[in-house]
Amino acid sequence: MTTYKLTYFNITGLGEPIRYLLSYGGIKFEDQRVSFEEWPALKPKMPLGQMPVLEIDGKQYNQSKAIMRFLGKKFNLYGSDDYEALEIDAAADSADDMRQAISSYHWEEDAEHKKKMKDGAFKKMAFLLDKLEEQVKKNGGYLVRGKLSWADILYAALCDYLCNILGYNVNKDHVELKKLVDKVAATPNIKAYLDKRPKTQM
Ligand SMILES: N[C@@H](CCC(=O)N[C@@H](CS)C(=O)NCC(=O)O)C(=O)O
Repeated sequence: MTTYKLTYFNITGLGEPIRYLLSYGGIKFEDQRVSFEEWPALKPKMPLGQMPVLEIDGKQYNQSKAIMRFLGKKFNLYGSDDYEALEIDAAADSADDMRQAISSYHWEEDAEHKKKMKDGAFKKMAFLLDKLEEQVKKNGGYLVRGKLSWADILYAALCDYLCNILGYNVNKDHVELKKLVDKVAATPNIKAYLDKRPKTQM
């Protein structure tokens, strides 16, 4: 039997979308959560010195969105033709642009620079939320063509992270996006994962 092990910090971040997707697909995986103290010793053992890393039968695979695409294909969540796959990729990149804007701002250590980044980061998020809200409205409650894709799962899991770091529901003023996230979280296998997941730091 194929074995899966996901290594990431005990946070949602870039690892959580993979945890959601593996759970969605009913894949049993070892959910290795590395503490910030343990990380320096482990870092040199990772392909690019970063996480998440998914091991499949002991072979390491990195880059979170490449892993999402691989699993998306496996679970039939990557569209039925190349054009649909292209739309799914674009939706996933938009979701990740939002994560990146807020995450870079949140983790910025230089207080002066952080102050300067704030306006741009929140404007970017507001812009993308409006655009994605329109997209979901036009696409029957999903990001692409009226059916669940790995981009919806990525969006829901990244919102989990953004809500954690910002301390409020980022979709609170976007009813379609909020419904989408709730729908993903209510998918039986994802719900089962969320009900039992370890307490994450953020
Ligand atoms: N493009 C990579 C980015 C990976 C990344 O930035 N990982 C961060 C955590 S979210 C990390 O490992 N940070 C620790 C370090 O760089 O030492 C991906 O999507 O997997």
